[in-house]
Amino acid sequence: MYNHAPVESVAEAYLELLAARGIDYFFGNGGTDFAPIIEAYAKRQVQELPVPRPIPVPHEVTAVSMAHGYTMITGRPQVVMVHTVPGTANAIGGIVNAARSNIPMLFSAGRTPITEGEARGSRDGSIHWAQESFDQAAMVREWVKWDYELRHGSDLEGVVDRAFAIAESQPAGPVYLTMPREVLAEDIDGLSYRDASRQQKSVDRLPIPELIEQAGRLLAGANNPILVTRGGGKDPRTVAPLVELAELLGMAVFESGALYANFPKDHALYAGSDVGSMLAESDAVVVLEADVPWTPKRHQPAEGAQVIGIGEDPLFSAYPVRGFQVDLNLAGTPRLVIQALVDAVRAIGVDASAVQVRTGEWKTRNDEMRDRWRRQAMAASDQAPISKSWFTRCLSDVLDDDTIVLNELGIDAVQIDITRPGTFYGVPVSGGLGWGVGAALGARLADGGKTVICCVGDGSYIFGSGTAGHIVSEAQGLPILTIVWNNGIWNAVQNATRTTYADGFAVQTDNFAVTTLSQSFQYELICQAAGGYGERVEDPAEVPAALQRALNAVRNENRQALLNIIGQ
Ligand SMILES: Cc1ncc(C[n+]2csc(CCOP(=O)(O)OP(=O)(O)O)c2C)c(N)n1
Repeated sequence: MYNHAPVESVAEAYLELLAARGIDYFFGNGGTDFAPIIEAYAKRQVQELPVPRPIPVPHEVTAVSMAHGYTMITGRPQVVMVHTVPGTANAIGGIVNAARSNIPMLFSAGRTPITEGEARGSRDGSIHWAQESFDQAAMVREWVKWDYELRHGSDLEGVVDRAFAIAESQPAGPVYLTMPREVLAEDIDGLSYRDASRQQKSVDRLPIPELIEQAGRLLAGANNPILVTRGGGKDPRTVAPLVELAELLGMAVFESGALYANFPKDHALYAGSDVGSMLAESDAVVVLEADVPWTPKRHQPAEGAQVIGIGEDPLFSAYPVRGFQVDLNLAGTPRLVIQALVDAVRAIGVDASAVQVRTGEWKTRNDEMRDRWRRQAMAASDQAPISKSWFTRCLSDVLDDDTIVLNELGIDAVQIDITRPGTFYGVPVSGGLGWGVGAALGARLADGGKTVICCVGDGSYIFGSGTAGHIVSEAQGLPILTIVWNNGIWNAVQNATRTTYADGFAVQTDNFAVTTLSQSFQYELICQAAGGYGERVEDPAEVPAALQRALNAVRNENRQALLNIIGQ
């Protein structure tokens, strides 16, 4: 079936097509290249025709991170459009994060007008010469799955459908489309397009049954199977079969830096993050969506142990170097692969009494570990500057099932009791700081029924252009709680120096060049400037009440809030 839209420019046709393909949002940060898009939006809004809702975002990293956050929650890709070369350059940090997080996105940019003649949209500004590059996509090509420049309006449908199909096919990721101003401004006499894309994406995949059977036998016969994951909970639907598989085998689940709510922490088989301590004792190790399951410099699996890799790409083919062993490669959709393993192990059968003994031992370990964590936090409850453990424990105590926490160096992740799938998101593995604030806004946009708490280091808050975030929050009615962990330094960078040069000059003289911010800075006033609630918290005893005040602003007054926590 074909639709016919009486559009008069390629830009109008583009918006028609995006809306028809179910795109909700167009995160824009434009320049002179946007004129045809802006005109098309104005016309279609007068005509009351469908468009993806335009969200103006005044910094590119925030724009890309918002799209990232939205897709992280919904699974559905959105459109980001930035300004030619400078906009693309500013956005790349966020694109690297989206690429390494396998977040599909139609990342796009205008092109400096290509012609010097009379065509509508051709060069008429002094920047139109210097801003052109020989190959605009070159700077982002390594981080996108596909790039293309729209050369003519007649190709629009095929190009747009192809862009989304490639972006969403697993392993998913961003694609890059550039659109010269003359092409967007081109006059056309209507658009005929199919009512659905004819380019099917490749998403749900399973390894061949023989491989599942082989892995099932290995696990069912193992004396001490363990699993380690970073991103197993990316699709919250993976968690239930994962719990089932763990229970069936008495298999402990470790996390090596959680990116998502992978496994309930209060479950007997949740084993924390110290997989290194158990690695040498395990005969079957499952690595589920974990690019760095352990630190090879310090730990290796036992000689003879078998490693089963499960994930969209257990070899992490986009990484230049990665020497972790993968003896059985179960490439596929984690949710389906795990479920298939559950079925295989059930059919094969396990030694029920051995499973019971293992489970009991892991439960004792889980109880002790969680008790130790709680005691550590309580012991620090009166420390000023405020201890991260104590603060996180207080935060954990106010969470409910309808609250989502994002962490970008803002909390002590150990102390937060994550039990429900889809309630926690950690900084992308690529570590391009500046993701948190935008991603939290995107998450709030995706699910207005949730309270979204964004925990960021003071450094990360600045990398993410906090100001841009507060403006978008106010303008779009997206109240989130931002917690700025204000230690006044780049602690991670200082720590790296301590580890690398334990007895060096920097440590001995306590002099860490180019790693300081300002602990006296009043971050709360930036939020207040956008009509939000802002508070500086220095007294550890005030933390629970301050959290309640801030959450009250977000939940009951519909205002954004920021807590400036003066921390260690
Ligand atoms: C865009 C970007 N620039 C620089 C870095 C290197 N880097 C890693 S951690 C860090 C410090 C971040 O500071 P903050 O968010 O305050 O957290 P803290 O280190 O104090 O825990 C820096 C600069 C990075 N990861 N990303």
